[in-house]
Amino acid sequence: MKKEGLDLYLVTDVKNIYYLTNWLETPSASLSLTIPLKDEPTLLATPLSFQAAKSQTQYVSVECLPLGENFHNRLVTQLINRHPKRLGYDSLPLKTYLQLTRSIPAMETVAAELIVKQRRTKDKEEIAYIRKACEHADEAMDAALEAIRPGIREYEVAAQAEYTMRMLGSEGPAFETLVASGPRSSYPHGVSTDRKINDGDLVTVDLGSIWKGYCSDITRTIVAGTSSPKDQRLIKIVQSIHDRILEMFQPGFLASKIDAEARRMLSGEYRQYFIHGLGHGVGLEIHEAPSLSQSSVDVLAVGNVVTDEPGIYLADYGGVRIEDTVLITENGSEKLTGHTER
Ligand SMILES: [Mn+2]
Repeated sequence: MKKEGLDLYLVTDVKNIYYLTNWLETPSASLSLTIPLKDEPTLLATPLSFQAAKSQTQYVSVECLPLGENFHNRLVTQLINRHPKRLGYDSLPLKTYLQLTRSIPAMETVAAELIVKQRRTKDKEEIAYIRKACEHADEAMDAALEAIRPGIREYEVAAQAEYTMRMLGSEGPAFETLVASGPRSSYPHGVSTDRKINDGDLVTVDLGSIWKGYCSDITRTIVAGTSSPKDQRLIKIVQSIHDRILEMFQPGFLASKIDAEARRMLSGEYRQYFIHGLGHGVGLEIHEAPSLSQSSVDVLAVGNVVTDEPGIYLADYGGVRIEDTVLITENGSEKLTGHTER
């Protein structure tokens, strides 16, 4: 805050609030943490979450917004009492932003991603949480792959995966479990539909679990029933890029160079069908910094957790993606998913 010249920092992102206070709330429009440069931070919560916040937070005083009182008015009063000259914030709903700047016109406001920056480097405790989420994901993936056979529907495969992770203690899926079969596997993002899987279909399963708020991310593509030489080749190509890139992961490496290397390896016919970045950071959010893409300026560092996920997507035909969650270590990297494969 000092470096950015801020005398007050306003946090409204629930993940950032959890990171700072150890209290995780479901997204709420009426939740804020104000951190003065000197003095104690204040968490403002609704009666719905006040008790939980009070018992679970550390390092902050918790104030309750009484029923019927307007959140924005209270926040404005809180800020005026602190009379900040320069207010930093992580992310604000437009409505909140307008209300604050109109009510306190003399106050300078600055978007400052102080916490997101800190969140890039995971400490021991965070790594342990991600490891656990990766264990859930591995077991869930095994269950999904075992369930895949001609005749089963995509959502049934997704249900098996999610049931498995929940029974292991997962707090839930890190994102909507993707089971995309046949031509649908050419959609890198999507959902699981009621489509019946056919013999010879490429099937992509992309899933993740949450543990203590932290996410995991894994993708596998297999063929249901009989596989064609073309599909076997596609899977082989993507697997070899995935494996080669994993070897490149080490602290000090420019993320954009790793993405470029993956694209270089896909030279020729398939390069144009690799339609997303090679990977992304994983933590409290399923997608966070650092980013492994062509335009990224990020450099890998010890304690980063990132994905390695090359893919090929052929419209109206099918797609292949293979993904693991990986920890950047002093000696290179450690794969956190993919440990239960036979
Ligand atoms: Mn991913």
